[in-house]
Amino acid sequence: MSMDSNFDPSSFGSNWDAKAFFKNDRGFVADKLSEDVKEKLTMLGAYARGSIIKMTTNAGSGHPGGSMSSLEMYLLLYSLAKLRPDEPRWEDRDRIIISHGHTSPGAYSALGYNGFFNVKDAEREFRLAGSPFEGHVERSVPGIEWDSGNLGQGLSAACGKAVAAKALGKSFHTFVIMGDGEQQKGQIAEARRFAAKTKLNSVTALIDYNKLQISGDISDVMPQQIAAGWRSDGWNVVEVDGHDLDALYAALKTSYAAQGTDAAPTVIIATTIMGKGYPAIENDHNYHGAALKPEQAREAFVALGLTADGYDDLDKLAETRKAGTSVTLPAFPTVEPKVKQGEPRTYPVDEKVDNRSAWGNALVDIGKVNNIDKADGLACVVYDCDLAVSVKTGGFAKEFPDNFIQYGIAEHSTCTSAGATSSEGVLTFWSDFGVFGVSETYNQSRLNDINHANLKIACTHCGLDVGEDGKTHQCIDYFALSRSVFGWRLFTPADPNQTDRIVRHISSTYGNALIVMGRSKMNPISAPDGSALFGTDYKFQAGRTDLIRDGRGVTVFCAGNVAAEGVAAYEALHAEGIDVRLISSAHWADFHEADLERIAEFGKIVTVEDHNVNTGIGVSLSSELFAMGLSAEIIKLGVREYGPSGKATDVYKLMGIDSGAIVSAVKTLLTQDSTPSKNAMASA
Ligand SMILES: Cc1ncc(C[n+]2csc(CCOP(=O)(O)OP(=O)(O)O)c2C)c(N)n1
Repeated sequence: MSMDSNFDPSSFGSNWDAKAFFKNDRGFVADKLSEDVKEKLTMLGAYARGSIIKMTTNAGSGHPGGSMSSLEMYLLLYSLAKLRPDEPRWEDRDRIIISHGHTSPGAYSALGYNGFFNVKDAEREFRLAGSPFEGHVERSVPGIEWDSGNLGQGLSAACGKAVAAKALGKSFHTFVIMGDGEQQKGQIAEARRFAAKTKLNSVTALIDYNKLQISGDISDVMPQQIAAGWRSDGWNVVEVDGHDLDALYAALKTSYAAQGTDAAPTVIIATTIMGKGYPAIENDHNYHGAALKPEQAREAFVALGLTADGYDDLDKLAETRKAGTSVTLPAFPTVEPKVKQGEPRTYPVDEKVDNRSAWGNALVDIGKVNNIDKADGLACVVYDCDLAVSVKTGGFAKEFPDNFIQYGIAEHSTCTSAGATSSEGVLTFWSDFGVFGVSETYNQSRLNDINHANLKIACTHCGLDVGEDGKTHQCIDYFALSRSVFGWRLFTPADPNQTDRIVRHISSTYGNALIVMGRSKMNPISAPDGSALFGTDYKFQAGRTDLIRDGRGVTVFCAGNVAAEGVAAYEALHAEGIDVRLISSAHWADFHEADLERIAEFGKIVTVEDHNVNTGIGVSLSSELFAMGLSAEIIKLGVREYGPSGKATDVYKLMGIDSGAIVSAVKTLLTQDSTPSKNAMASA
C-alpha cells in the first residue's frame, strides 16, 4: 500500500502492507478474526476516521457522522471481501454497493487504507470540482461499484448484480450498505421482497443503525419497525453491535457462507454511533452532514490517538487544494454483450399487427438466435412487472422461463435492478406500460444513466394509444423525460416492421435505450409502390429520419404512432391534388443537418406527435431549425391536455392529432401568405 507522511506505518509494525496483509484472509476464509487482523483493523479505524475528518473539514462540507458510524462495515468489507486492490475491476470480485452514497468519506478512507488508491488524494480533493472524489460515491473511484446518493436504490442495485451473477454463471457475492433513515424508502421494500422470493442469498444487506438522520431521531422523523419489516418479508435478520469487529465478522462470514444454499438472504442490522470516535459529536445528528471546524478536527485527531508528528496537515491540505485537482482515474469499464440480431421479420402491409407484438416476437427471435437458454449461450434476462400479457413478453416467458424475471408491481426497484444487471454484461430488457416504465421511474433511469447501464426498456401503451384505459395510463412525456437524461436513446417506431428492426438494433448496440409503442394494431406502412416501406430492403439508420412520401409545399413531420395518421392525411390530400412531404422520425438523436434541410425546405411544417406538445418533437425541431438559421412556419399538433378514455382513433380525433387535423393544418399553411425559409429561397 502506498504510505504517506501522515500514515504512520511504525504503529503497524515494520514493512506492514495492507494489500499483502489481508490477501490470504479475503473471502472471509478465517473462522474468526485473528488478534493480529483485529488489531490492524482497529488501528486502520483510527486512521480512517482521521481521514474522514480531513476530507470533510478540508472540503468544508460532507457527511462525517454516517461515515464514522459505517466505518467498521467498510473496513471489514474492503479488507476481507474477495477483492484485488491492484485489480479493482477483476471480474470475479465481490460487489460492494453503497446505498447511502453520502458516506463517501467512509468508503474512500477504507478503500484508501486498503491500497486501492492513495488516501491523501481523497483528503486533498474531496468534493473539489473536477476530482473523482465526489460528494457521493462515484464508480470512477477504484472499489466503488455503483454511483448512488439517491437513497433507497442500493438494495435494488445489489439484487440486479446478483441476478447478473446467476445469469453469467458467476459466484461473486454482493454486499449492500444502507442507512437506517433510508429504510423509510418504499423501494427498499420492493427489493427485499424480490430478494426473499428468489432466495437471493448471494446478497448480504447491512444497515447502519445509528438511529439518526438529518432531522434528528429516526423514530421521530418517521417511526418504523426496521427488523420486523425485513423479517416479515422473509429475510434472515441478524442484529449486532456495528463497532464490534468480531460480531460483524461472524455475521458477514455466516451470510457469505450461506450463498448457494436454501437459506433466506441475510440483513445485518448494525447498531452504531453517529460520529463514532470523536465524543464531542457522537450521537449528534447535526453532524450527519456538517464538517468539523479545523479546531474541532484537531481535537478529534487527539481523541483518536492520531498525534504523530506531522499528522495534522490540515493547513497543507487546504493550501494544495487551491491548486485544483490533479487526480485522473480511468472510467469504469463497460461490459458489452455480443448480441446477434437474427433475421428481421417483415409483416405484410395487408395484415394488422401491433408494435408490441412485433417487439415480443423480435425478443423471442433474439433469445433463440443467441441461445440464451444454453450454458454457452448469451446471458440475457427480461424483467416484468405483472404486465407480460399486455406488453407481449409472455411468448418470451414461455420459451425461456429461466430468463424471465417476475418482479411484481415494483417498478422503481425493477428499473434499478434491471439497470444493475445490464451493467454486468447481461443483455437486459424491461417491458412495461409507458406511465410506469418511463414517467414513474424517471429518477431510477437517471441513476442508471449516470452508471452507464445498458438497459433496454420497451414501453407499450405510450401516448394516447392505450386502449380505453384513459388519462391515468397515457404516457405523454416519454420524449421530454428520456431527452432529459443525457445517455438515453429514444426510439419511436412508426410501425411493426420498424419496431422489429429497432429492437434488433438496440439489443446489439451498447447503452440505455427506450423504445415506445402504442397499443393498437395497424397495417404496416407501405411504400408508394405498395410494398412494406420498412420491409426486407430497409435498414434502420440510427439518427436519421425516414421519408415516407415525397411532395412539395408543406412537410408533415411525425414520430411513432402517428405516422399512420400522416399517411392517411397524405392520401386524403393527394386525392385533392395536394402532395405534401411526409417524414417520420424513429430515433431522437440530434438531427442530421441534411434531414433538417429536407424538413424545412418549403418553409412550412406541420409537426404531429402523440406526446405533450409543450415538450415534444415540435419544440425540439423548432429549436434545432433556429440554431441552423432555418426559418419555417410551424403548426404543432400534439397533446394539449390529458386525454379521455376511448378507442385510439376516436381519442386522436378528439385531441386533434388525427389525419383530419393534419389535413386542416396543411391547408391552413398553404393558404397563409408566408415568407419562405432561407433554405427554400436558396433551393428555389
Ligand atoms: C431519495 C432521497 N431523499 C432525500 C435525500 C436527502 N438525504 C440525504 S442523507 C438523508 C438522511 C439519511 O439518513 P440515514 O439513512 O439515517 O443516514 P445517516 O444520517 O445515518 O448518514 C437524506 C434525507 C436523498 N439523498 N435521497
